[in-house]
Amino acid sequence: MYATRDVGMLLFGLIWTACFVLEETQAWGYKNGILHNSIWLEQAAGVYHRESRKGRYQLTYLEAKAVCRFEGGKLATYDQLEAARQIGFHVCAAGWFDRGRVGYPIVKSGSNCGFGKVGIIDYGYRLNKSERWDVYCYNPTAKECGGVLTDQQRIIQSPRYPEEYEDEQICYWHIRVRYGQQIRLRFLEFDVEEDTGCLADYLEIYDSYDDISGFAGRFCGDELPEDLLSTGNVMTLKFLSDSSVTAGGFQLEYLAIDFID
Ligand SMILES: [Ca+2]
Repeated sequence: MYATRDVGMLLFGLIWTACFVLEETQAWGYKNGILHNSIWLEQAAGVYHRESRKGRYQLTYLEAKAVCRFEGGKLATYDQLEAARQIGFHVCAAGWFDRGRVGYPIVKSGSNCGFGKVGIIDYGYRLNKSERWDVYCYNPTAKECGGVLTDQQRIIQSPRYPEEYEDEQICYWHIRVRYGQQIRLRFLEFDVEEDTGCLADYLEIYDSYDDISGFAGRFCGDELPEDLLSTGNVMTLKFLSDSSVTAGGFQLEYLAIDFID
């Protein structure tokens, strides 16, 4: 609940955010008619991005701090975010970081994210801590869930594997191999809560640098998905579990292969 005196500020924040979103609409993607995360990420240098389970841009400054604390971390500082960016941490979504500042790290310049710039896109210190954004946390000992993977070959597992995964997980793995290579995914084990349309828990795979374009499939249940081959040298995997019913989890292997004509 908001106190009456906060309503003005809230409205201001909403209008400001609405203007911002309209201005930025082209910068992010529409998927299924919804303005969708163009996030890909992960725990480089202990820094990671989180959004609310309710979706993009739902966290006040206080809530953002709580999200980081929940996983044993705290808000990332500007320097930590920049250090992560320098080793490839790229997320197209503005989030709170230390001392009430908002911004996001851009590695790859492009017209569709970060105004064509590379660096920390910095909105500065926000006077209104009720504004709603995502969050950047810092926790060098964070759980194994997601990451930026650049090895030529690697096993990817659901968190806690071979134990069952937990509720309310959000993991992104971004695989990036050498330019001119492709990525072959091979599933070894697969057991994710079965649900019509995979609306409960799922693994999504994108043949792309982010999770807007290149959708290659959403998987749940216990049937082993078929092998997948990327068209380029990047791929993004997203695993999400909801608030009830878990399952055995999954294990898959990726392999970088030289481009086949
Ligand atoms: Ca579930």
